[in-house]
Amino acid sequence: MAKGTVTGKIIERHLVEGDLIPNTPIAIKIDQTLTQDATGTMAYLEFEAIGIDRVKTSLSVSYVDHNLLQTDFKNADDHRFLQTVAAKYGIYFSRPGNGICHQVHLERFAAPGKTLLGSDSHTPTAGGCGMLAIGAGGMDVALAMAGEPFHLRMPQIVGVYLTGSLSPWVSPKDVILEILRRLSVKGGVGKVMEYFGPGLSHLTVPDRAAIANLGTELGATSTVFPSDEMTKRFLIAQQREDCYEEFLAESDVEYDEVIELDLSSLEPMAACPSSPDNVVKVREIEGSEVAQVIVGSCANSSFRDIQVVAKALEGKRVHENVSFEINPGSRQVLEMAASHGLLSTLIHAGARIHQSGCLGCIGMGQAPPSDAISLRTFTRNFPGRSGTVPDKVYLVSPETAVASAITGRITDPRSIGDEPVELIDPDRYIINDVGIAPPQPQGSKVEIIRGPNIKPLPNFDPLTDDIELTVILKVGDNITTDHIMPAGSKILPLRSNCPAISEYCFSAIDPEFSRRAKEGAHDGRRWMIVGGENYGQGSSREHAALAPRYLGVRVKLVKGFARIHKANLINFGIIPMTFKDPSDYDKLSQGSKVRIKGIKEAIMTGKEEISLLTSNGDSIEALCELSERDREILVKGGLLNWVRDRV
Ligand code: MIC
Ligand code: SF4
Repeated sequence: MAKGTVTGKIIERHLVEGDLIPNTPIAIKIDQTLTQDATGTMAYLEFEAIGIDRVKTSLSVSYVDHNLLQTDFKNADDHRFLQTVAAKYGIYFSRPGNGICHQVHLERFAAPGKTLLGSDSHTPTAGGCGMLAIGAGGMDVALAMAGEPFHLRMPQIVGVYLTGSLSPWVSPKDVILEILRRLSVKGGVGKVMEYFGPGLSHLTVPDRAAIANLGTELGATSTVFPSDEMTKRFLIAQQREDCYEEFLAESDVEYDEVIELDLSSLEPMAACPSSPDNVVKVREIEGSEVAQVIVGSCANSSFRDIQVVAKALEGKRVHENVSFEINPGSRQVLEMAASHGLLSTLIHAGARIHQSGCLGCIGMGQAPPSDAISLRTFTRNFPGRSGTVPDKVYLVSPETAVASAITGRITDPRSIGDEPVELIDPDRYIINDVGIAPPQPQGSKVEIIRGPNIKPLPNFDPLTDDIELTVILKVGDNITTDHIMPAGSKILPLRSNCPAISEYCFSAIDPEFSRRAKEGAHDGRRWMIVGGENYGQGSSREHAALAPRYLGVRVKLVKGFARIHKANLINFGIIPMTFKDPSDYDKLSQGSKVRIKGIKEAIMTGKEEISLLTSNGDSIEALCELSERDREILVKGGLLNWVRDRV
C-alpha cells in the first residue's frame, strides 16, 4: 500500500533490504544524521569504538542544545569532546546557544526526499520539509555514520487528509493535539503519519514541522509532509533552493488507513497533566490560575511562534503572578525576532528571555513552583519531567500560552477579543552560520579532548544457554524513558558516564532500584523487568537500555513496547519479550523467579514463542518478534560486540 505515497517513494529510493510490506524487516540507506549532546557523547564513544576514520554519510551534524548549564567541569568537558570529535570525523558542530537541533536542522540542513536518522525522538520534525526523518538510539546513529543502513520494520502509512483552514487563534499545535486526543500515545506505533489534502496549502513549513514534531508523541515511526510549493518557498527563504525537489503522493494512492481532519472545525486544545494525549478543549479548563508560562522547545519556538506571542503582547503586559518565559528555538529565530522589533516588545511586556536551547523542556532549570499550574508549548508533560514533583504541566499552543500569560489564568485565546495577529512568512530569513563549525579537512591532526567525566563503554558478555532471572521490578502501562532513566540538571551531566548515571536508573519510581540491582548482581543474579502496554515511550535515550543492562537486567517482558526503546534494548543485549496472553502479567510480581531453558538456542533458531517457567510451577508463553539481525545481536550480547566481530 505504501507505493505512491511520499513516504513509500523515499523508502524505495533508499531501500537496501526487504520490501514495502508492512511490519516486515527492511533496511534503508541514511543520507544525514544528527545527534544532540545528551545522547551524542555516548553515540560518539560508540562511533569511535567501531573504528572508522571519517563519517560516511553525506551530512552529519552534532548539536549542543540539551545541557547548556555549566555548573562544573563535566558539561564543559563534554562540549569540548563533542567539538573535537566532530572536527576530526567530518561532522558539522552546532555550538551551544545556536539552537535546538530540530529547529536548526530544519532551517539549515533538512532536504526533501532524503533520509535523516537522529539520536533524538523528535527527529521527525524535519518531516515538515518533505524528508523521512527518524529518531533512534545513539548506537544506531553511530552505525549510520559508519555507512551502515538503518534497520526497522516497514511501517504502515496512515494518510491524514486535511481540509479547510485554521481559524484565527487556532494553531498548528492544535492540529496535532487533536490527533493525539483521537489516537493516544500509542496510536502511531508501527506507523508513519503522512499528511495530504487541500488543507496543506495553508500550512507553511514551520507549521508542518510543529505537527511533525509531536507525531513522535503518538509513538509513530515518523511523520512526513509532501515537498511542494510551500517547501520550495521555505528553502528559497533559507537560501537553500538547490536542495528542492518536488515529492507528492500519486493521486490514486491508497493509504493503509486514512484519518480526516477539517482544520476549520478545530479550536484551541490543551494536553492536561501528565500525558500528551490527555487532551481537552481549552475552553473546558479555562479560568484556573497559572504561575508559569513558557514558549519554547522543538515543538513551538520558531520565528512564527515568537511572532504570535510578541504581536499579541503589543500594548499589553504579562500578569504579575506569571513567570512568562521565552526560549527561542535557534539563533536565527532570535536574530529575526530582534531585527523585526519583536524582542523589544517581549522585553517591554515583561517576558523573561532565555538563550536558545531545550532548557526547561528537559528539566534543565525552569522548574515550576509547588502545586502550581505551568503552561508550556512543549512536547511532553510526563510526571516530574519539569523538575518539580508532583507537577501540573499543560501542553498548549503559543496562542493559548500568550493569552494565559496576559490574564494569569488558563485562557482560550479567542476569548481575549482581539483581532487576529498578522503573521509574516519571511521571503528571506537572516542567514548567519556563525554558530555552526564545519569539520576539519580529512587527514588534519585533531586531538580529541576527553574530560574525567567521560568513561569508557562497558563490555557486555554474550547470551548463555539457560538463564535464571528474578523479577526486580514490575510496572504498569505507558512507562516512559523519563521513568527509566530520568534527565534534569542532576542527572543529565552524567550521560557520558555509565557507572554514575546507572545510580539513577528507575529512581523516579523506585529509588532503591539501583542499589538492589547492584547488590544482587554481585551474587551473580540476573534481572527481569515486567511491564504493561507501550513500555519505554518517549525519548530515544539509549541510557534507558544501557543502564539497566549494566545493572544486570537481561530480559524485559511487557504487554507492548515503544519502537525506539525496543531497538535500544536489542542494541544493548536485553531480550525484549511480550506476553502471548496479557493476563499472564498477573502471574508475576517483584521477586518472582523465572527460568528460561535453552534461550540462546531459541533466539538463534528464530523461535517466536519462548516458554518461561516460574518457581511456582506456572508456565508463561512469551513472544519474541525479532528480525534475523536482532537475534544475532542478542546472541552476541549487544550491537557493539556484533559490529566488532564483523569488522
Ligand atoms: C526528550 O525530549 O526527552 C529528549 C531529551 O530530547 C530525548 C533525548 C534524550 O533523552 O537525550 C528524546 O526525545 O529523544
Ligand atoms: Fe529538546 Fe525538549 Fe525537543 Fe527533547 S523535546 S529535543 S528536550 S526541546
